[in-house]
Amino acid sequence: MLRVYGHPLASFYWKVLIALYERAVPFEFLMVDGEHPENAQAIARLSPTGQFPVLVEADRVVVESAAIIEYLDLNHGTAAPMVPADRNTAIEARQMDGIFDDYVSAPLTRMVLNAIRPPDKRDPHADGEAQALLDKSYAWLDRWMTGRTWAANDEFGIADCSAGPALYYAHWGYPIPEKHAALRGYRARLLARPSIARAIDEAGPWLQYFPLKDRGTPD
Ligand SMILES: N[C@@H](CCC(=O)N[C@@H](CS)C(=O)NCC(=O)O)C(=O)O
Repeated sequence: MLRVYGHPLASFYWKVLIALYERAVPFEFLMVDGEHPENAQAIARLSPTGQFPVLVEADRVVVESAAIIEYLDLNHGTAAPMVPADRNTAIEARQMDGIFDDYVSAPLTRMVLNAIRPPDKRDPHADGEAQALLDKSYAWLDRWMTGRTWAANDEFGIADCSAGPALYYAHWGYPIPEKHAALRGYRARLLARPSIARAIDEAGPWLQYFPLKDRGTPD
């Protein structure tokens, strides 16, 4: 049985979880938290910096959410692959996956890490710099999503697996302006997608621990 290390609150775990649900792949979930030190020890050994998700199947270990999703495409499930098989078509899927990871999730993570520091250790520039990046990303993504249903190639795929958690948390921590109607509409479509709605639902008990929860609303 496929095993996946993660945490229900973690956006990069959601990214893989969404692909697992989209492709109806059974797996064993291994929680990485203080109550499961054996799992934290395992990923400290398996991933470069102890980050998750990590997939283990027999003696195969796959780290990095995008690589895990490509592994699932090739080895598990029968639904359409999250990364299109045609290499030229796959370029747009990988491009948009990277954009959500690097220009939405990354600045949001910077704000989260700043918020969980002791107050006297917070970086006074971090939030402003992260928000300036998000302003640019939101504006670019709003233009990109105008006239599109999904982020790449007119079909649900890896970029939407990345966008779901990225936009869910980013909008909650730093709301997308109302003028960006195409991006807000895309976020609403993502949240209504059964695989993503299920990931959010399962994270329910932990969502109260989102460090930016008082800066906006998740809806
Ligand atoms: N580039 C990695 C990012 C993984 C990542 O940032 N994981 C976070 C959870 S969403 C994590 O492990 N945080 C705990 C830590 O850094 O110790 C991927 O795509 O899988």
